[in-house]
Amino acid sequence: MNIVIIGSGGHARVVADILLAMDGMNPLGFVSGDGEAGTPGPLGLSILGDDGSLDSIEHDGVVVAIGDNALRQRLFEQLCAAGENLVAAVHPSAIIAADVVVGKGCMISAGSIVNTGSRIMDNTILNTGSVVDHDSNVGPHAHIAPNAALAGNVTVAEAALVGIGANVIPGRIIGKRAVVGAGAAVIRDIPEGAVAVGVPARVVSGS
Ligand code: JB3
Repeated sequence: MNIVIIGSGGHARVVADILLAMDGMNPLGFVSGDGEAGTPGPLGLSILGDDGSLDSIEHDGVVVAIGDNALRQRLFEQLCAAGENLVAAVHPSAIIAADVVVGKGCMISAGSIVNTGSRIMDNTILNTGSVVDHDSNVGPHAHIAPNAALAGNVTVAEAALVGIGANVIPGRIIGKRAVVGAGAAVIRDIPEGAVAVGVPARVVSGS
Protein backbone atom coordinates (compact mmCIF):
# COMPACT_ATOMS: atom_id res chain seq x y z
CA MET A 1 0.00 0.00 0.00
CA ASN A 2 1.24 3.47 -0.87
CA ILE A 3 0.97 5.60 2.27
CA VAL A 4 1.20 9.37 2.76
CA ILE A 5 2.43 10.48 6.19
CA ILE A 6 0.65 13.56 7.55
CA GLY A 7 3.24 15.66 9.42
CA SER A 8 6.99 15.90 8.99
CA GLY A 9 8.40 16.30 12.50
CA GLY A 10 10.11 13.82 14.78
CA HIS A 11 7.01 11.71 15.24
CA ALA A 12 6.45 11.50 11.48
CA ARG A 13 10.00 10.24 11.02
CA VAL A 14 9.38 7.47 13.56
CA VAL A 15 6.15 6.54 11.76
CA ALA A 16 8.02 6.48 8.43
CA ASP A 17 10.58 4.11 9.92
CA ILE A 18 7.77 1.83 11.17
CA LEU A 19 6.10 1.77 7.74
CA LEU A 20 9.43 0.88 6.12
CA ALA A 21 9.75 -2.04 8.54
CA MET A 22 6.24 -3.36 7.82
CA ASP A 23 5.42 -5.86 5.09
CA GLY A 24 3.31 -4.39 2.32
CA MET A 25 3.63 -0.74 3.35
CA ASN A 26 5.32 1.79 1.07
CA PRO A 27 5.64 5.28 2.59
CA LEU A 28 5.59 7.84 -0.22
CA GLY A 29 6.65 10.87 1.83
CA PHE A 30 5.35 13.58 4.12
CA VAL A 31 2.55 16.11 3.84
CA SER A 32 3.62 19.00 6.01
CA GLY A 33 2.06 22.00 7.68
CA ASP A 34 5.13 24.10 6.95
CA GLY A 35 7.38 22.40 4.38
CA GLU A 36 8.00 23.11 0.70
CA ALA A 37 7.09 20.36 -1.76
CA GLY A 38 10.18 18.55 -2.97
CA THR A 39 12.20 19.30 0.16
CA PRO A 40 14.36 16.26 0.89
CA GLY A 41 13.22 14.61 4.13
CA PRO A 42 14.55 11.87 6.37
CA LEU A 43 14.92 8.20 5.47
CA GLY A 44 15.13 9.06 1.77
CA LEU A 45 11.57 10.40 1.74
CA SER A 46 10.53 13.90 0.66
CA ILE A 47 8.02 16.54 1.65
CA LEU A 48 5.26 15.98 -0.91
CA GLY A 49 3.40 19.26 -0.25
CA ASP A 50 0.82 20.64 2.15
CA ASP A 51 -2.64 19.32 3.02
CA GLY A 52 -4.09 20.84 -0.15
CA SER A 53 -1.82 18.66 -2.27
CA LEU A 54 -3.09 15.34 -0.90
CA ASP A 55 -5.73 14.95 -3.63
CA SER A 56 -3.09 15.14 -6.33
CA ILE A 57 -0.93 12.40 -4.79
CA GLU A 58 -1.89 8.88 -5.84
CA HIS A 59 -2.08 6.88 -2.60
CA ASP A 60 -3.92 4.04 -0.83
CA GLY A 61 -3.87 5.34 2.74
CA VAL A 62 -2.62 7.94 5.20
CA VAL A 63 -1.30 8.03 8.77
CA VAL A 64 -1.62 11.20 10.86
CA ALA A 65 1.85 11.31 12.43
CA ILE A 66 1.67 14.28 14.79
CA GLY A 67 2.24 13.99 18.54
CA ASP A 68 -0.14 16.73 19.71
CA ASN A 69 -3.41 14.94 20.56
CA ALA A 70 -5.80 17.78 19.69
CA LEU A 71 -4.18 18.51 16.33
CA ARG A 72 -3.91 14.80 15.51
CA GLN A 73 -7.61 14.37 16.35
CA ARG A 74 -8.66 17.32 14.17
CA LEU A 75 -6.69 16.14 11.15
CA PHE A 76 -7.82 12.51 11.64
CA GLU A 77 -11.47 13.56 11.70
CA GLN A 78 -11.06 15.79 8.63
CA LEU A 79 -9.35 13.01 6.69
CA CYS A 80 -11.99 10.43 7.70
CA ALA A 81 -14.73 12.82 6.57
CA ALA A 82 -12.91 13.22 3.25
CA GLY A 83 -13.05 9.46 2.74
CA GLU A 84 -9.36 8.77 3.33
CA ASN A 85 -8.18 5.31 4.44
CA LEU A 86 -6.53 5.84 7.84
CA VAL A 87 -4.08 2.97 8.28
CA ALA A 88 -2.33 1.78 11.43
CA ALA A 89 1.46 1.83 11.66
CA VAL A 90 2.52 -1.09 13.89
CA HIS A 91 6.20 -1.89 14.34
CA PRO A 92 6.98 -5.59 13.76
CA SER A 93 8.70 -5.77 17.16
CA ALA A 94 5.52 -4.81 19.04
CA ILE A 95 3.94 -7.74 20.90
CA ILE A 96 0.16 -7.62 20.58
CA ALA A 97 -2.12 -10.37 21.90
CA ALA A 98 -4.22 -12.07 19.26
CA ASP A 99 -7.54 -10.76 20.59
CA VAL A 100 -6.51 -7.11 20.85
CA VAL A 101 -8.53 -4.66 18.77
CA VAL A 102 -6.40 -1.96 17.12
CA GLY A 103 -8.31 0.97 15.62
CA LYS A 104 -7.77 3.01 12.48
CA GLY A 105 -4.75 5.23 12.19
CA CYS A 106 -2.97 4.01 15.35
CA MET A 107 0.80 4.15 15.76
CA ILE A 108 2.27 1.30 17.83
CA SER A 109 5.98 1.78 18.16
CA ALA A 110 8.95 -0.55 18.59
CA GLY A 111 8.98 -2.72 21.68
CA SER A 112 5.44 -1.95 22.81
CA ILE A 113 3.40 -4.70 24.47
CA VAL A 114 -0.38 -4.96 24.46
CA ASN A 115 -1.85 -7.82 26.46
CA THR A 116 -5.03 -9.82 26.02
CA GLY A 117 -8.46 -8.25 26.21
CA SER A 118 -7.26 -4.71 25.52
CA ARG A 119 -8.70 -2.24 23.01
CA ILE A 120 -6.64 0.41 21.29
CA MET A 121 -9.04 2.90 19.75
CA ASP A 122 -8.63 5.01 16.60
CA ASN A 123 -5.68 7.35 16.13
CA THR A 124 -3.91 6.48 19.39
CA ILE A 125 -0.16 6.46 19.88
CA LEU A 126 1.48 3.67 21.86
CA ASN A 127 4.98 5.05 21.87
CA THR A 128 8.31 3.25 22.13
CA GLY A 129 8.41 0.50 24.75
CA SER A 130 5.03 1.30 26.26
CA VAL A 131 2.99 -1.40 27.99
CA VAL A 132 -0.79 -1.79 27.93
CA ASP A 133 -1.62 -4.74 30.13
CA HIS A 134 -4.68 -6.99 30.03
CA ASP A 135 -8.23 -5.72 29.56
CA SER A 136 -7.24 -2.08 29.29
CA ASN A 137 -8.94 0.46 27.02
CA VAL A 138 -6.99 3.23 25.37
CA GLY A 139 -9.45 5.76 23.97
CA PRO A 140 -9.31 7.49 20.60
CA HIS A 141 -6.57 10.10 20.02
CA ALA A 142 -4.80 9.20 23.29
CA HIS A 143 -1.03 8.92 23.65
CA ILE A 144 0.86 6.50 25.87
CA ALA A 145 4.37 7.95 25.84
CA PRO A 146 7.64 5.99 25.72
CA ASN A 147 8.12 3.49 28.55
CA ALA A 148 4.80 4.35 30.20
CA ALA A 149 2.94 1.35 31.58
CA LEU A 150 -0.74 0.67 32.20
CA ALA A 151 -1.51 -2.28 34.48
CA GLY A 152 -4.59 -4.46 33.96
CA ASN A 153 -8.08 -3.01 33.50
CA VAL A 154 -6.92 0.58 33.08
CA THR A 155 -8.98 3.03 31.03
CA VAL A 156 -7.34 5.95 29.28
CA ALA A 157 -10.10 8.14 27.86
CA GLU A 158 -10.19 10.14 24.64
CA ALA A 159 -7.17 12.31 23.85
CA ALA A 160 -5.52 11.79 27.25
CA LEU A 161 -1.73 11.74 27.52
CA VAL A 162 0.17 9.37 29.82
CA GLY A 163 3.65 10.87 29.94
CA ILE A 164 7.00 9.24 29.47
CA GLY A 165 7.80 6.60 32.08
CA ALA A 166 4.52 7.04 33.99
CA ASN A 167 2.85 4.03 35.62
CA VAL A 168 -0.85 3.41 36.27
CA ILE A 169 -1.96 0.76 38.78
CA PRO A 170 -4.77 -1.70 37.92
CA GLY A 171 -8.28 -0.48 37.34
CA ARG A 172 -7.66 3.27 37.36
CA ILE A 173 -9.34 5.68 34.91
CA ILE A 174 -7.53 8.56 33.23
CA GLY A 175 -10.18 11.07 32.11
CA LYS A 176 -10.65 12.70 28.72
CA ARG A 177 -7.83 15.04 27.72
CA ALA A 178 -6.13 14.53 31.10
CA VAL A 179 -2.35 14.70 31.24
CA VAL A 180 -0.24 12.44 33.44
CA GLY A 181 3.23 13.88 33.89
CA ALA A 182 6.50 12.14 33.17
CA GLY A 183 7.39 9.47 35.70
CA ALA A 184 4.15 9.82 37.66
CA ALA A 185 2.63 6.90 39.55
CA VAL A 186 -1.15 6.97 39.20
CA ILE A 187 -2.93 5.25 42.11
CA ARG A 188 -6.25 7.17 41.95
CA ASP A 189 -8.53 8.05 39.05
CA ILE A 190 -7.58 11.27 37.22
CA PRO A 191 -10.53 13.52 36.29
CA GLU A 192 -11.28 14.79 32.79
CA GLY A 193 -8.97 17.61 31.74
CA ALA A 194 -6.78 17.39 34.84
CA VAL A 195 -3.00 17.49 34.96
CA ALA A 196 -1.49 15.08 37.49
CA VAL A 197 2.17 14.78 38.41
CA GLY A 198 4.40 13.02 40.91
CA VAL A 199 4.68 9.84 42.93
CA PRO A 200 1.98 9.20 43.90
CA ALA A 201 0.35 11.36 41.22
CA ARG A 202 -1.50 14.46 42.48
CA VAL A 203 -3.76 16.69 40.43
CA VAL A 204 -2.10 20.09 40.04
CA SER A 205 -4.58 21.76 37.66
CA GLY A 206 -7.83 21.31 35.85
CA SER A 207 -10.17 19.92 38.50
O1 JB3 B 1 8.21 11.99 22.71
C1 JB3 B 1 8.36 11.47 21.63
C2 JB3 B 1 9.03 10.15 21.51
N1 JB3 B 1 7.95 12.02 20.49
C3 JB3 B 1 7.32 13.34 20.43
C4 JB3 B 1 6.03 13.25 19.64
C5 JB3 B 1 5.03 12.32 20.28
O2 JB3 B 1 5.43 14.56 19.54
C6 JB3 B 1 8.28 14.31 19.73
O3 JB3 B 1 9.46 14.42 20.49
C7 JB3 B 1 7.63 15.70 19.52
O4 JB3 B 1 7.59 16.35 20.72
C8 JB3 B 1 6.26 15.54 18.93
O5 JB3 B 1 6.53 15.17 17.61
P1 JB3 B 1 5.89 15.92 16.36
O6 JB3 B 1 4.43 15.86 16.41
O7 JB3 B 1 6.56 15.37 15.16
O8 JB3 B 1 6.26 17.45 16.64
P2 JB3 B 1 6.89 18.54 15.71
O9 JB3 B 1 8.32 18.24 15.41
O10 JB3 B 1 6.56 19.84 16.36
O11 JB3 B 1 6.13 18.40 14.35
C9 JB3 B 1 4.80 18.76 14.18
C10 JB3 B 1 4.49 18.52 12.74
O12 JB3 B 1 3.11 18.76 12.52
C11 JB3 B 1 5.28 19.42 11.78
O13 JB3 B 1 5.83 18.62 10.77
C12 JB3 B 1 4.19 20.32 11.19
O14 JB3 B 1 4.45 20.65 9.84
C13 JB3 B 1 3.01 19.40 11.25
N2 JB3 B 1 1.73 20.10 11.19
C14 JB3 B 1 1.21 21.04 12.03
N3 JB3 B 1 -0.02 21.43 11.59
C15 JB3 B 1 0.82 19.87 10.24
C16 JB3 B 1 -0.28 20.71 10.48
N4 JB3 B 1 0.88 19.01 9.21
C17 JB3 B 1 -0.15 18.97 8.37
N5 JB3 B 1 -0.11 18.13 7.34
N6 JB3 B 1 -1.25 19.77 8.55
C18 JB3 B 1 -1.38 20.65 9.58
O15 JB3 B 1 -2.38 21.35 9.72
